[in-house]
Amino acid sequence: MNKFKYYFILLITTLSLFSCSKNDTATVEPLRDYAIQNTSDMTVIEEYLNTNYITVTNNPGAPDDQDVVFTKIPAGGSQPSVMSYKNNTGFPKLLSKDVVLNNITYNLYYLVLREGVGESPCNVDGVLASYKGNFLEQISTAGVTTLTTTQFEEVKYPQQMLSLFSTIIGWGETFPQFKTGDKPILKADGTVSFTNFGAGVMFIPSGLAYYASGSGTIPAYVPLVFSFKLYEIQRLDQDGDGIPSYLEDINGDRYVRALATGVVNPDDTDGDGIANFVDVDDDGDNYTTKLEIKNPATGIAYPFASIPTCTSGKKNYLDPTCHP
Ligand SMILES: [Ca+2]
Ligand SMILES: [Ca+2]
Ligand SMILES: [Ca+2]
Ligand SMILES: [Ca+2]
Repeated sequence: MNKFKYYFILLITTLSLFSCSKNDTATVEPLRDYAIQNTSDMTVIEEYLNTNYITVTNNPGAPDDQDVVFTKIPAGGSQPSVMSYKNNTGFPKLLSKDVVLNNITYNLYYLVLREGVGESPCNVDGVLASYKGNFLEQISTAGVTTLTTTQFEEVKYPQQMLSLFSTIIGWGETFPQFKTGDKPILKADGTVSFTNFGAGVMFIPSGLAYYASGSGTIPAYVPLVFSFKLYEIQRLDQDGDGIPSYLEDINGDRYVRALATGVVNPDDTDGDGIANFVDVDDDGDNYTTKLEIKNPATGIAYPFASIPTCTSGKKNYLDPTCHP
């Protein structure tokens, strides 16, 4: 106990030493207004979409399949801008998605090079994806403003699943719009060949990325551009109730995590403000979902399709009027 006290006092002393020294004159920039920053980010993103064209590699089965390179359209050049693919009937196709967060509606652009032929993740599943990330900046030199792109990361051969519940919001909002490809093939040299996977590019305003904090070499308040290939997905069960999160998607739109506050989440059965994928008692009848999907005779959970239904036709765990 005394030892603990000693450490505590030491900690306080150390902290106060730090807070009293040198940095008294340093100023901390207040958090920027989300709406103003978003307007500025969208100007940068739309300029990027209007002034660049893409070159896509078609090389089925090879690691560079669907690699995409952005190049500035030269003066007088006739290359189609990325923006010219907006709502295209074929591919590439530039689409956008409204994302409500921080009391504003973000416009998240994403370019579909190929949709994929397999399964789509929901917005909290795991993804195995190769990707390349760039940040966009307007740099002013001698009165001339230039849009610059800086690559900060590239993962060509991903080794681990990344949970969309933990990545930046822009990722979780974009990946459910894409699908994986054919079943991966393990080749004789030990590498894996992926074909017909979904591939695209997302253009993320800073409010759906790192915003004021930045990350590593990424400065604060910069929009990010990620090109990516969706190789595989992993179904996760965030609340550990035995129902994978993608099956806790009541309206089937592949988005179970609602970002905006004060908005009714269609995937919250008992309406307690806790979405089913993180609610251990989905129907709020005080019987946990884990218990409601268990076969009382064996103590083992029923397979999802065999979970008993009530007279209402709803499954036990989604009907507050019945339980085991
Ligand atoms: Ca679950
Ligand atoms: Ca709930
Ligand atoms: Ca229940
Ligand atoms: Ca119930």
